[in-house]
Amino acid sequence: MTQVFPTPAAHAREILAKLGAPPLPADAGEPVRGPIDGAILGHVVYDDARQIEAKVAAACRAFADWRVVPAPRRGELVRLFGEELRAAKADLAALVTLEAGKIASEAAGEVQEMIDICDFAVGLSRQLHGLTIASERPGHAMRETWHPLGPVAVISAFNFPVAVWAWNACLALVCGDPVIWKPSEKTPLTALATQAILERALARFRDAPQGLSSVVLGARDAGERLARDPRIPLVSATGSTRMGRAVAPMVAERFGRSILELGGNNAMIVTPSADLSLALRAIVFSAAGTAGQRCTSLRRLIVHESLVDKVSDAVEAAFQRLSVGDPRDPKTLLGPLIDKAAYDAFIAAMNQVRAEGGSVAGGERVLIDEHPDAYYVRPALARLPAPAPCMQRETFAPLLHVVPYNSFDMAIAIQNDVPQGLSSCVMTNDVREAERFLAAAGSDCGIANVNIGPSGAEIGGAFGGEKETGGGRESGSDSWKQYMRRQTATVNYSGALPLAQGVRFDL
Ligand code: UN1
Repeated sequence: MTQVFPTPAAHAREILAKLGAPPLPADAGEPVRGPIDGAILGHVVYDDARQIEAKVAAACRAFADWRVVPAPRRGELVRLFGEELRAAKADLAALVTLEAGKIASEAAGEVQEMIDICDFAVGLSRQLHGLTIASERPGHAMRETWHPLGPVAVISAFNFPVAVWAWNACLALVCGDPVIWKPSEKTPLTALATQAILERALARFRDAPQGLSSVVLGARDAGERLARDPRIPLVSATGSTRMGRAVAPMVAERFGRSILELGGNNAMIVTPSADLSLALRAIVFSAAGTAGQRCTSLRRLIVHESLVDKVSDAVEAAFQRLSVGDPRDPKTLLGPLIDKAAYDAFIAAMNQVRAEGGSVAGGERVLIDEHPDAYYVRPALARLPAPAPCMQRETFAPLLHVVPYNSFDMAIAIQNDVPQGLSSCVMTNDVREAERFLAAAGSDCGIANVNIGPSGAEIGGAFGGEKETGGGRESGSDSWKQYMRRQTATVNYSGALPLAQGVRFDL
């Protein structure tokens, strides 16, 4: 018997009310469609230029106060936010499922990723260390200090509608920076819910300045306004390479900083020594999980020629067995694509594979009768005799291309021969292959894994990639430094004034 769920719209409204988000306007403003049934989840009103201006101005005022709050105290706000997120985890995850179509476990994982970055940021709030540097001059001390930077704009994508904002916001807040969030037009409700959860933490914190965190709803022009605003020293943008190409010059023109996390075209190399059952599970999760809508999703499989048929057959069979359907059903592993545009891009990509001499198995649209306005698909496996132009592009859908290789050098060359450079991995039990993959002449990506898939990174590492992926790094490691300004200070505690580099200037 199929499970009966409340309509997504009713459920979304119920969750928003429970989390304390302001009520949605009855039917004015922009409709937000949910991917489960394609019906309208609710309406939101976009911010106009005046409202955006007010939010930026409030963030600037908040910065003046927040930057002088001691960093460990700023960490206390993020600690409280983590507590509120723990309490709201199930509800926020359910809303992620309704608005982005993620299966329950992945939606919970996304909220867990927010909680994890809270914990990381709280620890960091006592570790925003600078260096002490040896001065060449007697009686002089040099040091490097990290100061708050200013308001940070976060432009986020539909596929991680809340976690990626949290990576940025939690670091920004402990670093002393207010945050202005422009979520994807496709997922404004999860942003409003998250802001309501943060506001609960702000209320418990008591003395945080007004305007420390705000949400700007809008389309491209709202993002553009933030990107061009010289009062916003850092713009962190996640989305397509096309979006990044538009945003980056706007920020650069005014000498702002940007963190860009753009397209990926992630590969796995499967070598003759690989543990194939491990490889198969890693392939299926990373290619078909999240309906192929992660920037880290596996899109290219590069398999040793001796194994390529065997591995392809196994992946094809596993793809066919995957349960596609309502992401609220615990048996479902593959939820819907976000919208029709995503489906059209999936179809176009499969057609291109065929036009370039490849064959495609799977990729059928399913559940059309139940959900004529939603886009559920079976994952597709595209077999190609050799790398082809269709493999150069990122398609945000469960489409996996597979090609054979005959030498490990060739496999690495194929892996690197795309414009994107986000994530990569090798399945091997040969230590030499593993180390070559991770060495300077190996994978050219920001993320390189051994014996795990390319997706599902932990927050402790720096996340991001090279080339058209944009070069930004978010979340762990020393990513926090981008949210601060570095100051080098030299203090003379002697009675003399020696000049550096031995320069003499005797009056
Ligand atoms: C994204 O798809 O934009 O590594 C982020 C992962 C997740 C984050 C993905 N932790 O797949």
